[in-house]
Amino acid sequence: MPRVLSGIQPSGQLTLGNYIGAIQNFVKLQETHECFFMVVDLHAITVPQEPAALREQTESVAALFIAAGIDPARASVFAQSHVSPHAELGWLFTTLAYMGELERMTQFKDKSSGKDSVGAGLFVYPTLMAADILLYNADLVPVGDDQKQHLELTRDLAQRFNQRYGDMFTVPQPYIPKVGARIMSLDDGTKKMSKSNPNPGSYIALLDPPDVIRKKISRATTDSGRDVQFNPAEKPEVSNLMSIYSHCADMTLDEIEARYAGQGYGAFKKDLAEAVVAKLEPLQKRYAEIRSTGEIHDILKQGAENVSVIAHQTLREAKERMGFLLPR
Ligand code: AQP
Repeated sequence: MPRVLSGIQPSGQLTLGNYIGAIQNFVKLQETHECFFMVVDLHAITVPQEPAALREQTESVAALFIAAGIDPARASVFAQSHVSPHAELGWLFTTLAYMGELERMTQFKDKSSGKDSVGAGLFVYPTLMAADILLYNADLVPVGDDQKQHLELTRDLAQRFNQRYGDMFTVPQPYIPKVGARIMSLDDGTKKMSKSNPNPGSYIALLDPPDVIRKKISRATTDSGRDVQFNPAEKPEVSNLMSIYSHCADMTLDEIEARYAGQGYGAFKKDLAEAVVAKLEPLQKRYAEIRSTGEIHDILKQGAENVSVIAHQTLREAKERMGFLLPR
């Protein structure tokens, strides 16, 4: 069975972008693949995190995985920091990467731009991501469009290692959804929706109550026209809302255009809000149940146990090939 690995940072409240771009594919892939899904807490600290919030968000992201339909009996769900080989193999890959290739990463450029001091962790983020994936020799990595560049670097690092030290790592393939790979921010149709955006009005959090969702959608930026038309180049905000609608109401973009022809944005936004509320309602209900039982700690423990043997074996082999004297 081909192997899938992916992760999400507990760096804020998960958004509809994380759900459409990533989690919903995790749920599908567990049917046909051996799956490993992580809460990547070591990645989250590449920007400052408040300790209590990091702990809470780590538990929350794991519970959202389960609430969204990931079945811990079929997929291993774990916290990255519970499996120490991630950090160690991450260091080994940092020594294989070049400054120039890390400097070219657009996520690094976006997150560091305009800042006086930029953490070194943010710079080497992609080498840790490479370790996450290669540690398990994953065949397929489901990610949104924004992570494509990091995945290309992972492939380069795997090939570099294999060339220097002999074939060992599987060179992974990205799995990017055709629709919803890049859900945009509600206040700016040219930026992606992000959970760490300081303006909560820019994203729909998966746990936003219905009234908050309605308010955020009614305030979402639209252009000055009144046609509900899919045209990302000229109408990025409306097109983004249409993508969200298409996903939540299970309608095609053509069907949406036809339904709102001549009606302006008001009716469209109102129905969109109800579609999002309806889509998230079962997930929110299940989430509340999971959090009330505390079962998530057992799920994370079991997940870390499942994957640890593979992770330690891979790390040992990589160290051996690189010339480390292994303890006897
Ligand atoms: N707007 C988006 N549209 C589609 N997919 C998205 N993803 C993120 N935003 C969108 C996908 O969600 C997964 C988890 O991403 P992550 O938490 O590891 O980091 P990220 O890509 O940087 O996501 P955020 O929400 O923007 O987090 P912050 O604000 O902390 O950086 C990935 O598969 C990503 O592609």
